[in-house]
Amino acid sequence: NKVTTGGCPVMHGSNTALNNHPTKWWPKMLNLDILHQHGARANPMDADYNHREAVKTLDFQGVWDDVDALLTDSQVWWPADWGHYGGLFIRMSWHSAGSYRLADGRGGAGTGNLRFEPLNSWPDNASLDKARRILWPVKKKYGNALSWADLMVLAGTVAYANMGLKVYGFAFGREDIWAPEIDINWGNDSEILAPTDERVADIDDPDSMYDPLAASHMGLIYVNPEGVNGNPDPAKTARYVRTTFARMAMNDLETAALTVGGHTVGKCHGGLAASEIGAGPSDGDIINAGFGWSNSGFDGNANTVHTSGLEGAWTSNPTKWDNGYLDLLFKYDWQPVKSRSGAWQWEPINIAEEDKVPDSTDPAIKHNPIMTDADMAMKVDPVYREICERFYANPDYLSETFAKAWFKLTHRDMGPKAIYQGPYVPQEDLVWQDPVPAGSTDYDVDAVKAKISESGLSIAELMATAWDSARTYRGSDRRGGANGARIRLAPQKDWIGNEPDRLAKVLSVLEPIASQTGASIADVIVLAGNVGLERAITAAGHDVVVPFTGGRGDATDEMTDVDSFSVLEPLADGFRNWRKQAYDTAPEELLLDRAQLMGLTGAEMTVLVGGLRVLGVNYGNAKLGVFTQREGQLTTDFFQTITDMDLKWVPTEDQGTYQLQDRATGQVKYTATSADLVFGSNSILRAYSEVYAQDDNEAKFVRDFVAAWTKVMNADRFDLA
Ligand code: HEB
Repeated sequence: NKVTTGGCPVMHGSNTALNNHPTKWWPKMLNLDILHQHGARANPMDADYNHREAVKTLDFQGVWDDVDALLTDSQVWWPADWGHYGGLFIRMSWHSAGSYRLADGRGGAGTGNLRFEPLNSWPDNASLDKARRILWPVKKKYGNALSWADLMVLAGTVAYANMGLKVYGFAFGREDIWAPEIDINWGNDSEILAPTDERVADIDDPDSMYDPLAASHMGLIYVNPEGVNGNPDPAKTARYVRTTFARMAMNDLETAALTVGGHTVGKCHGGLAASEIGAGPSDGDIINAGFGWSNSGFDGNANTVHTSGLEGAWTSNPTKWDNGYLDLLFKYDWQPVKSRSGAWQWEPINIAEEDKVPDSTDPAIKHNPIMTDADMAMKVDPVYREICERFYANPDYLSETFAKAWFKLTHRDMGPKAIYQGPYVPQEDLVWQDPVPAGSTDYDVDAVKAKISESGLSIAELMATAWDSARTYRGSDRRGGANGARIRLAPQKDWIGNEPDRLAKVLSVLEPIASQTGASIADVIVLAGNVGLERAITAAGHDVVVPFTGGRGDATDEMTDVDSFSVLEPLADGFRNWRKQAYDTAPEELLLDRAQLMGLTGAEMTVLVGGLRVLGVNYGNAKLGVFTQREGQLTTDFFQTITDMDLKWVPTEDQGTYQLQDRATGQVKYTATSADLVFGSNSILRAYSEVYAQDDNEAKFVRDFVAAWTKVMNADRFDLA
C-alpha cells in the first residue's frame, strides 16, 4: 500500500501559499471572506481579552518617556541620522495614518495594518519596517496594553514633542489586527507603481482619479515625490497633492501645514544605486528576518542607507522644530537635479554655506538642502504659497495649525472621542469627531413604546426610519449610525435614499414623543424600529422581546460638518433593495460592501435581507424581493421562495430586475433584483439561505434577525464601553 506522491517528496496536501487559492478559477465570485476577517482563530489574545480594559492599565508616561529615550538610541543595524530617529518615526506615523480615505473610511492608523501586506511591502513604506524594529523593546515591555497601532502613532508624536513642537495631544485606544485587511480596494492597477494614468480618467485632472483612491500610484501613500509619473512639474503636482489630501479630509490649510511641518525634520534617503536595493519584506530572502529593501551598499553609516532614492534634508537643522523649511524654500531659487540614486529632486541655486545641511553621519561634510516636487508645489501653487507666506511670517501660526492637523491626521479614523483613552486626550471637541452629547436614560421606555404603538405609523415606516438612521454606520472609521439622530439634520434629512417625505412624516410623530417623555429623538427612532419589529414578530406567531439600550444623544447642526457627512450618503442599500441609479458595480456587490462596513457576518447579512424583505421595508414600498403573501410578519418566506425549485428566474426588460415564474404555468409570482437572487445563486449565500429555510430553524431565524437588528442599532454605541 504505497502512496503515490507524483514524484514529489512532500505531500503538498494543503495550499500553504496564497498563489493557489482554490477559488482563483472563479474570480467573479463574491468575496464573502471580507465579512469574516480578523476572527477569533486569527487573534492570539485570550477569548475574554478586552483591549479597552487593558489600555487602562498602561503606564502612559512610562511609554512616552521610553519612546523619547529611544529617539537618540542609535542602532548599529540602522543608524539614526544625526543620532536621532525623529524623522523616521514621524514618517512611520504619517504613513500609517495617511492611507485613510474619507470616501469609505478605510485605511488609516487605527489597526496597526502597517505590519501586514500590502502596506508592509509597499515601496512607499520602505524602511518603516526598521522603525518598528527600533520600537520593539517598548512594545515588548508594555505588552498587550500597548498596541502597535497606538505605538506607531505615538512614536511620531513623541518625536515632534522632543524636537520642540508643542503637540496638541494624543489618544490611546487603537486595537491591533493580526492579518492583512482584505476588504480594502487599493486600486485595480496592473502592477505596483504602475503609471498614474491607470487610476485617473484624465491625467491632467486629478479629481478624475477613481473613487475612493487617494494616492497617485499603487504602493504610494500620496503623490509621487518626483512629480506626476516621475516628471518634475510642481504646479501639476500641487493639483495632485490637493486631490489626494482632500480625499483624506484635509483642506488646503491643513495640507500646507502638514507638508511644511512634516518636512521640517528628517531627510530623504538615496544613498545607493538602484542595483544595491533588495526586494520588499514579503518578496525578500528569509535571512533578511522580515526586513525589506536590503541595502548591499550599506557600510554601517547612516549616510549609506536607501529608502526613496531622493537624497538630502529640507532644513539645515533637521532634528529641530523650526522655521527652516520655509526659510530656505522662499530664500532660494530651486532647480531640478538628479539624486545620487537617479531620482528627481530640487536643489537651491547658489546657496550660502551656512544654509547647507550637515551630513547625517559626518557633520563636517555639508550638503545642499533639497525639496521634493510636492515641496516645490507649496511655493508654486498660488493658494499653497499664500498660506505658506502666512506661516513664514508667523511661526506660531504654523506650529498651532500643524499640531492640530497632525492630531486630526493621526486620530481621524479612530471615530468618536468616546474611543480615546489616556491622559493626553485634548479637552476640546472637534467637529470632525462628529460629537454627540450624552443622552438621558432616565425615562420610561415602556411609555415611549406605548406612545409609538398608538401613533398609527406602520411597521414599514417605523422600521425603515430606524434602519436608515443606523445604516450609515461604518466600522472603517466608526462614523455614522443612529446615535446623534443626525438623520433629522442636513444633509441627511434631504438624502434621496432617506425618502425625505416619509422621513419628515415619521419624525413629525416621533419628535413630540421624545419631548413628552424625556427620551432623545435618537432613542425614540430606535425604539420605533423595535416596536415595529416586535409587532411583526407577534404577527408571525412568535414571542420575542427586542433588546434596547437607551442613552443616545441628539446632535445639533453646529456639531455637524455637512461636507464631511456627505460621504456617508448611501448610494445604494441592498437591505432596502434600492440604488440611487444604475452603477457599474452590481447591487449585490454594493450590498456586500455595505455589510462589511457595518461589521456584519455573512449570516447576519442574509438574515437581515430575508427578514426586511418580508416586512415590506423596501425603498418606496417596492415589491422587489418581497417573496411573501403575508407582508408584515417576520416569516422565513423569503428563504422558502429563494430555495423553491418550482420557480424559475427570468430577467425582465427592465434592466436589473427579474421575475420568479411558476415553472409549470409561467405565472409571475414575484419580482426581484440581483440583490435578492444572489441569496439563491451564490453557493455560500445559498448555504445560509438553506439554514433559514429549514423546517427546524424558524425560531432561530427570528432570534438571529433580532440579534442582527440589535447589532446594527447599537453599532455606534462607543459611549457604553
Ligand atoms: Fe514626507 C520623508 C515625500 C508629505 C513627513 N517624504 C519623505 C521622503 C519623501 C517624502 C520622498 C523621503 C523618504 C526617505 O527616507 O527616503 N512627503 C512626501 C510627499 C508628501 C509628503 C510626496 C506629500 C506632499 N511627509 C509628508 C507629510 C508628513 C511627512 C504630510 C508629515 C506630516 N516625510 C516626513 C518625514 C520624513 C519624510 C518626517 C523624513 C523621514 C526620515 O527622516 O527618515
